[in-house]
Amino acid sequence: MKKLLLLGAEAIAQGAIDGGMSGVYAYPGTPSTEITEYVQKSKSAAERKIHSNWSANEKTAMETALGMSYAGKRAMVCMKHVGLNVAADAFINSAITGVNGGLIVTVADDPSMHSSQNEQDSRFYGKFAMIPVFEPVNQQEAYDMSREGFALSEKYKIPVLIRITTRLSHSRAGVETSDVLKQNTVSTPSDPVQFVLLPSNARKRYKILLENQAEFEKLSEDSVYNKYYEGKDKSLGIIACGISYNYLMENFKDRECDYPVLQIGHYPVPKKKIERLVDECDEILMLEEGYPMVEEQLRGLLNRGKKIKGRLDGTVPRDGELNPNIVAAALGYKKTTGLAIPSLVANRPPELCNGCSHRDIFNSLNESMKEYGKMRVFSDIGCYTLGALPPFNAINSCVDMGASITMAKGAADAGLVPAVAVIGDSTFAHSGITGLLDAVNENTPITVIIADNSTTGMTGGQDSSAYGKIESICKGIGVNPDHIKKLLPVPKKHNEMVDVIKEELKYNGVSVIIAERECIQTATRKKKVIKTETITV
Ligand SMILES: Cc1ncc(C[n+]2csc(CCOP(=O)(O)OP(=O)(O)O)c2C)c(N)n1
Ligand code: SF4
Repeated sequence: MKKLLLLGAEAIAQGAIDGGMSGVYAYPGTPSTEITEYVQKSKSAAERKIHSNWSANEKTAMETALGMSYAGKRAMVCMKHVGLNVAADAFINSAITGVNGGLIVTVADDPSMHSSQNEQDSRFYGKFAMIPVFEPVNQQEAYDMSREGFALSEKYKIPVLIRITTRLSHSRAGVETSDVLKQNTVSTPSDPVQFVLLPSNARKRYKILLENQAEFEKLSEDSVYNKYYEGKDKSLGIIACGISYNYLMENFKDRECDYPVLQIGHYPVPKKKIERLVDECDEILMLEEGYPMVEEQLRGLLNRGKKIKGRLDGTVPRDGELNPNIVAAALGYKKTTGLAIPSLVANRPPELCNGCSHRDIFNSLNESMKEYGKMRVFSDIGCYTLGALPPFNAINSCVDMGASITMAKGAADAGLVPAVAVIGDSTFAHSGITGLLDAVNENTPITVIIADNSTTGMTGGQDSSAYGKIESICKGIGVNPDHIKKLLPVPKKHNEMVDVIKEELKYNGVSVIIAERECIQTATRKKKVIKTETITV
């Protein structure tokens, strides 16, 4: 047994390595990225030949992990919450096929939207798929759940969802590790049609999933992750899910709370334990990160029962992450104030790095668009989304990964011509290619600018799966080669860039402009690695 100081995300990775995982599949996204990065850097993962390359998107990651499970080995798939929307088709159906080797789906939610487009709650996806869900309270539980999740998954032949939120993912604590388990050998499913979801098979598989629900509820009732703490003051009973239990305990000296508390970390919810708390206490306070999922179940449709305080009656704010102060206010205690935030780390608006190639793209795009006016540039998600802010004010949308090309197409179909899409190389590979194919099939008049900085810049510079292949992908799906233009986005090429963009804006069909220059942060990091390697040698 070792003691390691780990981020919550790293504890999940270490738990999976020690739990006999053979492969992790993921697409980067805050706050989940560090799970895969940890496996990629881990010596023991390398020695055990654990697969850990990035996937093109969350759906391909989910399906590949399912394929590894089909072949009998233990696999994990990781993503941020919105990534689960992308993987949802495969994810929901994996609950119907079930698994062979253990399969864990780890999803990191981002309440308060520190770096996300929404704050959806992945526990709903677990409920929707009707599979067991773990939500760790701390880094140790993150490790344990990840290590043990594989056995649960294999026992019931079902994927297991682990849901964490930003603060747990990104904070460190000591973690005691357990024995390292052997990896499974290759084996195919004993039922030859288990993974064949033809309606006749799918109906049978769905019935098995339904029949297992009672067992999942029982497991949750007896789970070590759903703890009932006695309390002598029964005027209030508190239910705290995941990390919110820590926020609660920070309000009590020596973590001693007079109220009975039910800590939930394993779903479906433990009904009997909840019933006991509700029967014993006069009022209930519900603390959970994300949506009021358990609170809604407590209230039911008619809400005629005991007083339930939480996000739905305003005792706790309806949106955003929790913290000890919010919990203090909900308990009627005084707010505690910490030290003043030093100005060095105070909030400041995000901006593109000095020297970033996206700056040159927006400068030339803005000049080229002058004659057409504003509100014609559809963007995607990446560092270039900062082009929405001053001084550029260059883009008019950012919805979900891939939506730049498709929205530009829809707008052009409606008559807004020219319409421009701006998309990064990683996002293009993730989900831009199919939209471009739609446009090619109808020769829609759109100008697509692919801001190719050879990396996934926004999430810290992970490899981009279309690296070196963008031009050939565009040609391969049928973009007219005369309208695939390559540019070097540097200040001294400004006039040349403006000329090319202006020319393509006039073209009545699909044109693609690939603006290719490496992200300066990624380039600097690579140089540092090379230098360190030289010194070590
Ligand atoms: C479905 C989904 N998955 C992951 C993310 C996290 N994310 C935001 S932007 C981005 C990719 C950025 O790479 P790229 O398009 O190449 O642009 P760059 O940041 O390098 O300019 C990722 C992975 C997300 N927002 N949505
Ligand atoms: S990290 Fe790279 S892509 Fe992002 S703003 Fe900085 S230089 Fe540009």
